[in-house]
Amino acid sequence: MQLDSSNQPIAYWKGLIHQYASFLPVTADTPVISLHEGNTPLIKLDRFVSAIGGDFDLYLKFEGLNPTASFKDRGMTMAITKAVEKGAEVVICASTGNTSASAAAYAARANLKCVVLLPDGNIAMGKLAQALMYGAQTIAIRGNFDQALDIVRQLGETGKVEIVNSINPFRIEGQKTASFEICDQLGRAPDYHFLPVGNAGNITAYWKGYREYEQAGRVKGLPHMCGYQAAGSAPIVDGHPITAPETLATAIRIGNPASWQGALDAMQQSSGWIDKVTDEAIVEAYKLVANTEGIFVEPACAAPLAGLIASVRANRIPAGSLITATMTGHGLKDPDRAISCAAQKPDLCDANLDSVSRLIGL
Ligand code: AN7
Repeated sequence: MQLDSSNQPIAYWKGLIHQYASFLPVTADTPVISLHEGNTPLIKLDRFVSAIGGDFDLYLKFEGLNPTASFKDRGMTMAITKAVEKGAEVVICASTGNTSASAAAYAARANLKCVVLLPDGNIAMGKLAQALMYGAQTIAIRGNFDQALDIVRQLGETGKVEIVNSINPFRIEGQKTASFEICDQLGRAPDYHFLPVGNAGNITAYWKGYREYEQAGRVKGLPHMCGYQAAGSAPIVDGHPITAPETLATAIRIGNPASWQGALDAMQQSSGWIDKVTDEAIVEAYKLVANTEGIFVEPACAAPLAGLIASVRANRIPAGSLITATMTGHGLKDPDRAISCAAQKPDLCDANLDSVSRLIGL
């Protein structure tokens, strides 16, 4: 086996810090902590687009195929790498689930203590399983994400813990690489980029990434950034914090986003929009993308797809546009929701050929 200078097989993907080092705050001496995140596929959807009556090209960036099955790994490889570089011993985050899963995994790999604060009762089962398995101290608070983040901010001020929420600027640096990959994969920038908005770190990061790639001359032009919140958790759209946010898309059940201004800047500077969709529309899109394309995402990802459906109905998208949408997390994160939303339950029958044949209609 041929090895490179860091003793890794020469021909494999070494993770996004290695790939995009020249765009990131790292040096040759930075102790990179990686699970080989990034390099996720961009998948073209045809059946979904015709089902919704669209006249454009749509590609999904399937971030559920990262090591912990969400986009958070992009930011976390950077945040944990920088925490190790500065000698931190304890990392902490508040989370609706995916950040905690990712922090716990990267902290395990870096041999750091990890503490995660979760809103009790409002976290998808797969995410909780991950935090526990990766060995994080897992604290369920009787409150919501915004309250958990408030406590984490206060703990950060003691100087004894390193916060790895997206208020940590290294998280945004890592996450911006998704825009680089999209431009590299398409050979150009898309016309529109759709994504879900919760704490608003990701829309901030994507916009930063697109601008940096354009300034570096890698692509010409920039997409319109189109973010979607759930109707019961839509502080940016409604124009004020929501004290008791609600939505079945628990990943984006956030009432006071940390990167609120970043989201507004992305929307305004890109001539895009941030809008909201109902839980009913989210469920419809969640099922449609699974059964027309074989792509199983978690409910939060269906928010921008529901937004795309609404945009088609409102004639908001010019014919022939090139659209990308980020599917931020894998559907297996939230199996309870999938089973409760699926139109079909398993058909139960006796263990013999006749019974099965009758059920299939043979
Ligand atoms: C699947 O894990 O906030 O707007 O604590 O898990 O950057 O917050 C998760 C957010 C979209 C929203 N899709 O991204 C957390 C957390 C999924 C997510 C978002 C999240 P941001």
